Amino acid sequence: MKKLLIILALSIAFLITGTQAWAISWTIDDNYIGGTASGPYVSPDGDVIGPAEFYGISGMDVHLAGDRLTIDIFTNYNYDGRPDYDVLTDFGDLFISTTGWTPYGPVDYALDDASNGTSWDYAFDVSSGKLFKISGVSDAIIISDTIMGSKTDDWYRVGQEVLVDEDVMNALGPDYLMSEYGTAIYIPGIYSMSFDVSALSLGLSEEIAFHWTMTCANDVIEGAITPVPEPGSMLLLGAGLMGLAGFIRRKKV
Ligand SMILES: [Ca+2]
Ligand SMILES: [Ca+2]
Repeated sequence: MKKLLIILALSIAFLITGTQAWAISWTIDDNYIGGTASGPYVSPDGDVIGPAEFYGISGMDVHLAGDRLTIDIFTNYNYDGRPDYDVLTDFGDLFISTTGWTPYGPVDYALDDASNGTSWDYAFDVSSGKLFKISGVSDAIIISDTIMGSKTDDWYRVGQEVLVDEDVMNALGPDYLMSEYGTAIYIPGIYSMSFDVSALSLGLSEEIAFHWTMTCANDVIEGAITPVPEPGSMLLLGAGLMGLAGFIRRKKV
């Protein structure tokens, strides 16, 4: 019986610690609006400025495999994909919070912008593939107005964080600089960003929040994942293992 308990304890310990090495995926739907448009052409639900087939974001998948984090944004927005494009906007950087997702205002978060809600700790710079710690760095975040405000013929979503200024900070950690940089590529229907998160202090039980949009912020997605299974599912797993142990014991008798 003692031996069985040890095996059981080891199994549970493996299941808990082993989660880090497993590939896990989450899906976040786009239920976030985030601020107002600078002009017309807003979709009836307020979520997209301009044609949804060009700017709409439907959701994102988050994959964690060891230390590799991959974020797939489901969108047809493609900087290089439109021959009529006058190159006024571009893919934005990815903002990450390890201290929870706290968007401002009621659900759909139409009142949330860069000045309120979640504070972002890190950013993945899609043009360089580098990861930055942005919390505590003044002027690290560039908002949509700074990029789009001078372009009087274009409508954009105001007050949204869209890029980071890599000139005001160093990429995260000397070790990280030695390793490969991350990647950001567009494949039809998906903007995929992938990078090593070993330099990030990701707490395994903490909520990790994400924010992404294009530099005009015509559609913005925000949301969060929880890396470890909920306590409820861990309890169920434990109960299942206990049941299994009891079954094995009964069979032995
Ligand atoms: Ca915000
Ligand atoms: Ca949105």
